[in-house]
Amino acid sequence: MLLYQNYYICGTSETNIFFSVMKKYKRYLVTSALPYANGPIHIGHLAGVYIPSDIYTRYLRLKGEDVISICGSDEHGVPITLKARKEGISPKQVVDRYHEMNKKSFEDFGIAFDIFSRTSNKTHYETASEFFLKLYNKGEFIEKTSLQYYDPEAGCFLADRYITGECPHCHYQAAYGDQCEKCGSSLSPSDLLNPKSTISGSQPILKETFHWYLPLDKYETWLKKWILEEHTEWKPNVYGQCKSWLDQGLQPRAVSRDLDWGVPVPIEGAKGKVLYVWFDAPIGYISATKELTPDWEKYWKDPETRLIHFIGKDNIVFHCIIFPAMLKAEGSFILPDNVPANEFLNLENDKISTSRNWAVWLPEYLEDFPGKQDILRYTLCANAPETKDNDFTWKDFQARNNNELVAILGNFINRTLVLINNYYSGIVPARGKTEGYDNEVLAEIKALAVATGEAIENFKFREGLKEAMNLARLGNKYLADTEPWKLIKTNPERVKTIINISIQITANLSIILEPFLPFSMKKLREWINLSNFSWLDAGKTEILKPGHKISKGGLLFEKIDDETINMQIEKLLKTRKETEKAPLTVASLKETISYEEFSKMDIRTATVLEAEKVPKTSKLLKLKIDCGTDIRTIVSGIAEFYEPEKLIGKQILIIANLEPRTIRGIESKGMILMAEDSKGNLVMVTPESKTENGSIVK
Ligand code: B3M
Ligand code: ZN
Repeated sequence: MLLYQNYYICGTSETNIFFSVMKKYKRYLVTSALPYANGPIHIGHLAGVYIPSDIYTRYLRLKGEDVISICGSDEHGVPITLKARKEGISPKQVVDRYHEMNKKSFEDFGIAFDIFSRTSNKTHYETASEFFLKLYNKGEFIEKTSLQYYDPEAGCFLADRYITGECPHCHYQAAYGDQCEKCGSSLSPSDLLNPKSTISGSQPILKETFHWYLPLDKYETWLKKWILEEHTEWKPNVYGQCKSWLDQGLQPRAVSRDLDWGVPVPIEGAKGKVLYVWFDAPIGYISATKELTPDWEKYWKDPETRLIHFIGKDNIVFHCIIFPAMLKAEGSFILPDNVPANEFLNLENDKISTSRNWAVWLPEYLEDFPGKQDILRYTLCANAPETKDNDFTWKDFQARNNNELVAILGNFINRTLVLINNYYSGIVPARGKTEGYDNEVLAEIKALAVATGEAIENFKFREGLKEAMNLARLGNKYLADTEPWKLIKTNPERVKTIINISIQITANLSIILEPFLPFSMKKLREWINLSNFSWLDAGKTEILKPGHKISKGGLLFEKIDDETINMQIEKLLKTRKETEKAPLTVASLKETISYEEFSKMDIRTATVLEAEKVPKTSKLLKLKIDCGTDIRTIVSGIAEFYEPEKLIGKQILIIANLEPRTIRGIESKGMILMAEDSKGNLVMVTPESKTENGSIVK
């Protein structure tokens, strides 16, 4: 590594032709998304945010860098108030419960935050209020009055997500105030037909209210330059999402809400108004740093600090656009240098969902696999959703453990420890003259250690883990190729060299795998009696000097049998059955209409002539229909339920006189009649026996 003015130029051997130029920073400030304190932590959280941030932080600490890792509970926001309402307890009781539970989960899994704070702390209220006031006094906000939905029964304004109603486009009955999940249209609550409050079920009314807005549009030009030109190194998924937001143009965003749970807006005349949760939560990183150290300003205000935000993909806009705009408006803070967001992790081919209890919760995992945190850490890193959504399956978990941790890593370490104990009573022998093959292996130790570090440095944690595991693979191959057990009688000098090299590989593993598998590597270092170590030792081939005493050791990992895995799979299947059995909530009856109103609808039989998917959509089919009077095109949101080929020739019912609509550039004339169950599954309504196309349904 060459120090070139203020930059490190990293690169290893001649084979590594890609040099990454990184600015040299004095210190690091690592933040991890503050989890909402309204539920336990699951594997999706770990894989998306906390394992990567922990690997990165541990690596930097091992290198001796000045680094602090910040996290805490996000304790505001509507979901928390709703949960409290549902359980008949106060929001404070909800957050107290989950804050403690989640703090413990992180500790249990070795996620080594320097502080796990919470946004209900006094310091946070003060910090968030000061931040708001500074922007307010600088005239950075605009104040606007608007009409918002209000629930007269519950006596509160309604967040978009808490209003449901009929989608004006596809007429799905349970669309949300911000989006229709059936046809995918973005909505605003006033678009909904028959809006209903999900809190009380009553019909909300529009009421005037005023809020403070951060004019993001003012920062658009600056953000475009800062991200699109100056941070082209950000991960493609992050950069792409930012670009798409910036291309659409930014609008002022309200930073306050009408709620009684949150940080009160700290100015006169703001009774009943609190800071929007996404305004106060990122400030939580600053408050937590303040609680951690009186030196907090050094971390937040000195440009020689490298600020990195670890988050999941649904938080990208808040961390890349809104929070930076807030920091810029405030004026005295540094900006994130990188935001390595991950995509989502699914579980057994299905989206992880708290409400459907489709998750592996950390407290439950530890009950079933006590002391086996590293297997989960390993699996979640090896299969991390770094560039695309990924799937966690119990079979893969078992295979990773049995075929990789046990068969490769554990096996190599065990063989080395057994050999050194058997031949040399646990004393590291001196290396004799090395041969060509030995020298290749020694060079490879260095190369793999460097490659692991570089991958971590570039947020490629999967790759880093793979490189580190390649060192264990190398160790196994070296032992298998040199066969010291055959040479011990005939060439004992040669065996000393082989065992010395094997133990250097072991020592290197205990360092370069430390960020990934902290529990097992701690155990291993105890066995090999390595107490003083740093990342700077990684790649060295004399970490354990001749004469160094190591202990007997044992097995680092053990096989997981099919029965254990099947139990986990069955547990999930049971969950699925239970949620499916949940009482059906059949949609309530609509208001009465007259026969005259009914007869305005022209419902007819028709036959599907052609059917195809609408490109770049997952839900839409384009159908050519013979409806007796004419042949026409209808676009229908049924692609999830019907394959186009299976529809051809099918006789169906349509509303023939519905006003035509253009969907994805295709004119759709009419609508296909479907029956929808309480879970949103659709089936076609068809005539009981074949009849003439165009027959009137009455
Ligand atoms: N509370 C996490 C989430 O969206 C959200 C992160 C806040 S980070 C400042 O699940
Ligand atoms: Zn819709």
